[in-house]
Amino acid sequence: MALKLHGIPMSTCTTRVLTCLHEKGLDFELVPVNLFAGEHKQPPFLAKNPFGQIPVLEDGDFTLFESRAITAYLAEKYKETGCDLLRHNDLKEAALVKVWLEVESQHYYPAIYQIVYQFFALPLQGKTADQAIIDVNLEKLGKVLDVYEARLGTTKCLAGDFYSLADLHHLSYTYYFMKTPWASLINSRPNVKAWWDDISSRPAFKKVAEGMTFGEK
Ligand code: GS8
Repeated sequence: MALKLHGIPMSTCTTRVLTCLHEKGLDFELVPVNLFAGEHKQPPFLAKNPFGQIPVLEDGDFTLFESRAITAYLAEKYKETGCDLLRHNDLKEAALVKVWLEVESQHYYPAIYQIVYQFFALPLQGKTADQAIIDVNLEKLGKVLDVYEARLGTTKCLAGDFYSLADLHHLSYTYYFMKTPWASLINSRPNVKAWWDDISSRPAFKKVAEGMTFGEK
């Protein structure tokens, strides 16, 4: 039975999984969820994810939520297909992928999420962005990017000289961040910029980015 992904093409967490599906060249069905109508808070969807959030993956009768857990499942299940995103054949490389997966979720995401949320999501809901929150998080993101700049001066990608799930997890939020007035945080760091140009030009992500219209102002 084909994989089913419940979500929408402009959602960052959905696109994280979509990129992984395309990277692996897998057949899947994208099942749209009407967030504006509150479909994700209704019992049929809550039965798939009790937190009422997209995305959700259905693989036959197996259901998963949390985008990072979904990509890890796909990368594991389809390790022989397409790019090996978890470096199964090398214990140390695999461990480094896990390190940079953690860095994304614990350091990078908390800061970049706030900026993207304030700049794009709040105005869409008719609310005003809080510049103080943006400023605090720009500073935090800058410090994280200083670490990335040093790291990417020694390796082509985050976990080593290979593309991995750790890089993939950065794509969705960074793509929207690059449409904000603060893209210079990436562009002014040559190693980070080269890495960003490299990972964002992969065919799998370019396909997904076509649907990422959230940042169109
Ligand atoms: C976050 C899911 C999430 O925030 C994950 O899957 O990675 N940690 C989870 N989903 C958002 C859309 S993100 O583009 C969502 O469903 N928002 C609607 C809501 O929370 O009501």
